[in-house]
Amino acid sequence: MTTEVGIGTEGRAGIITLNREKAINALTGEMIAAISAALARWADDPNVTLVLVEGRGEKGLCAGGDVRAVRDMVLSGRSEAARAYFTLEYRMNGLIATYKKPIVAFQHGFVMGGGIGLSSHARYRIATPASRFAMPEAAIGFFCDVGVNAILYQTAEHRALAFLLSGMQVEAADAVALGLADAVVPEAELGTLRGRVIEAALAADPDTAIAAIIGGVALDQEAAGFCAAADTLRLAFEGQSAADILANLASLAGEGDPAASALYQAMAAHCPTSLEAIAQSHRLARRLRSVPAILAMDTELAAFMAGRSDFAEGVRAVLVDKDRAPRWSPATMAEVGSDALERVLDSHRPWRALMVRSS
Ligand code: QUE
Repeated sequence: MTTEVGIGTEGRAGIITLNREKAINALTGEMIAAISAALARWADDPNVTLVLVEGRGEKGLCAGGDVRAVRDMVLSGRSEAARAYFTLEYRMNGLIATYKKPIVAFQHGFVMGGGIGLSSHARYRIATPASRFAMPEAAIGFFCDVGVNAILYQTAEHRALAFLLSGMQVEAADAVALGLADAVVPEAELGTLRGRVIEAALAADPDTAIAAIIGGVALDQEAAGFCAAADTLRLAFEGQSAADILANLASLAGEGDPAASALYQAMAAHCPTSLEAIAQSHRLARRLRSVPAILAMDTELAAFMAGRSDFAEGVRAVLVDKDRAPRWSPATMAEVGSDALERVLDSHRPWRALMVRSS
């Protein structure tokens, strides 16, 4: 049993407490296994009526997954172990997304990558004014996984793509606008809220009780600045490929558009193959519109992307050597051959049978 996550009950509430504070509660395989086992057990336990997900420490709920460990697996020839890690993680994301009992997630501080997968699929997602949400995988040669596209297909495409391709951190109001959070409460209220959610587990109808409790402390909605900026650039995101989108943003940046310039600069530093994978997987998800189908696509794409040298290089540059100077291969959008990517995604296109027959 790992100590990296606390699993227990208080009254009739199941409590999951991420306990790896010095790594901002980044998810190891052991933590994912323990969380999944607890959720599976509580699903059929009449003594548990709701689940609370929280993270220890001021810094945040969860900064991501164990990409350093996955890199070590790939570099030592254990690509099946890497695939198993992602399969386990995405199974947990699916379990949370389809859970029959209410799950309440406290999204304080950093909520990034795997942290979004752990919390944003829950029924009640509580952010604070200090929350910072991001999907920064393009910075490490990976793609935006954990079924985030099963949430983001419900928002406007240009907003979703701006968030995913830039990897930029957004605040709570934008997370609500993107569908990644439901409410914003003052950080100082989280302790009281925790106690009241545990009380709600005793109510005849926990959902009604939880909704009333959250509504009672929720702050008024602030302006969603990131989404508003993305809205002014909507046409730039109508390009066919990530390369088109970058070219459109570069052109607007050249005309002095500051929002285009900020997004372009963030994207231009990212792995070119990641940008193409992120744009294409998001667009495919908008047609799949199903959590299991999108997670199945994520599993195949994760195995493909983690096996590319850009992933080892990106994790090295950002998390191992921390020089923040990755050398991408290919290094430019123009050189990205999307054939291999297309092959990975093609098997997940629901209309594939039609296309095969007609060709
Ligand atoms: C991009 C990413 C990740 C990242 C930083 C990026 C990511 C991830 C982590 C991370 C953070 C703290 C940890 C840890 C991993 O950082 O996916 O083990 O302690 O998991 O720029 O995609």
